[in-house]
Amino acid sequence: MKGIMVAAVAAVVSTTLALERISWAGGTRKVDFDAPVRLLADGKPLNEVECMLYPSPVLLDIDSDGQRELVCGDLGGNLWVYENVEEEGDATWGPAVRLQSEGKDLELPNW
Ligand SMILES: [Ca+2]
Repeated sequence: MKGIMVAAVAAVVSTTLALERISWAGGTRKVDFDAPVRLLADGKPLNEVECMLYPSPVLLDIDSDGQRELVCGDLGGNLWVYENVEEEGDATWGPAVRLQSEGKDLELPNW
């Protein structure tokens, strides 16, 4: 498997994104990370408006439309959703919306 790119995996850390590139050379697994990129939502740095504590973003298709949303929880149990406003190509995240259940903001306290 010498020199074959096996996968490119998005690793989301805090409110930045870094691409993880995994390759194999001579039977040895090599992992490289691209420089982190600050995530933007609605044209502003993610979390500038929301003020989350220890945000933990993941990419999920929570509405089953085939396009993943950026879902971000925080230490206080708040959950925010950012829709991808692009039809094609790289994602551009729209404004933050609280994830709701039965018309109420969903909270999952972890204390
Ligand atoms: Ca979706």
